Amino acid sequence: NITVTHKLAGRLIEAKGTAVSGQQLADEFGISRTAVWKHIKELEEQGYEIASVKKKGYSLVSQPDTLEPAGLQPLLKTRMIGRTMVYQQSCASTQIIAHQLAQEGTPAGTVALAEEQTAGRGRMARVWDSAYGKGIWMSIVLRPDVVPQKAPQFTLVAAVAMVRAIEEVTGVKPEIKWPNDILIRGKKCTGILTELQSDADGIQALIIGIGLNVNQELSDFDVQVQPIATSLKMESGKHVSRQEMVRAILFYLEQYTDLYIEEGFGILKVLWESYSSTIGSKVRARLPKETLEGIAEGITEDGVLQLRTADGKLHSIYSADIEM
Ligand code: BT5
Repeated sequence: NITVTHKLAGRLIEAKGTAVSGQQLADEFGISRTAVWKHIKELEEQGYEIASVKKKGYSLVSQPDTLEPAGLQPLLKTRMIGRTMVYQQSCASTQIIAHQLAQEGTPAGTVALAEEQTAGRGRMARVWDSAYGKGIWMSIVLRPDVVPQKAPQFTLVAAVAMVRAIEEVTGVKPEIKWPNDILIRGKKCTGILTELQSDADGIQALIIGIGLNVNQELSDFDVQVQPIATSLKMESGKHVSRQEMVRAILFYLEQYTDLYIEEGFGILKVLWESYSSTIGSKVRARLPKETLEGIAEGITEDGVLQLRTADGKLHSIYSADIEM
């Protein structure tokens, strides 16, 4: 669903600021020069800054850092993830949109994005603070051919992808806190929520929700999360392009899910453990019925946390809140 206007934006982005003549664009897209001009006007209305120089043509000065598919899709280096994108300025939760699309049969790799969520959610009906235009709030639909029991591994795979993407774009080195948090200097910048649609035949859809704080200042967060949250801008000291971040996240997500499907969880387990601040640390795991304290020794092939308590017993933790 990329329109000609979107494609033209992509062409100017690829030209990296050098001018492309109206005639050349007209030829490439098989449209008239007047039509080219109309698409340029449309882009300007969407917030693109385009210089038009006599005899030389059009060049891109700047593009809006919105998450609109027009600006995003031309940047993607993926085969499958992000080929279909659904974007809204404001929605309750991109998880809800993605679930709906998945039920309607949307292809694997579909991404739902929004500038703002009014009912962003975490695990166990917790609230996810999703300020307008400041972060990346997105849900990705996958349709992997694996048994439902393997679904939690995708949270770990996504966490590895997030660490790589954040490192690449900002230079900041984040850590993973089991199972679904990415922290920078002990504060949370990313939460991952993996949900399933399955039936007797297995997984119909896996919906990976990713919330990444990008350009918030501390005061942009709800007061309750201020003590525990951080953003890429707060940590790197620089405004970070959300478009660049989405490009990198989707790239690594595809790389690592491909690797997972081809090779299994083994290599990803090693990567995950190398990025994890949980493994090797003394932690407290809050379970629904009890709280266990001990050393987190590692994760199993299935992504289950192994916690050794003082009495020497090894506990398998499937789901819990971890304090360190
Ligand atoms: C998570 O849950 O960390 C998963 C969050 C997933 C959010 C994405 S955004 C796109 C998609 N659409 C959705 O509606 N959800 C997904 P959990 O581990 O339960 O952590 C939730 C806790 O994190 C909250 O109770 C707060 O303490 C804290 N929190 C809330 N908003 C935060 C934020 N923006 N940054 C850091 N921490 C936050």
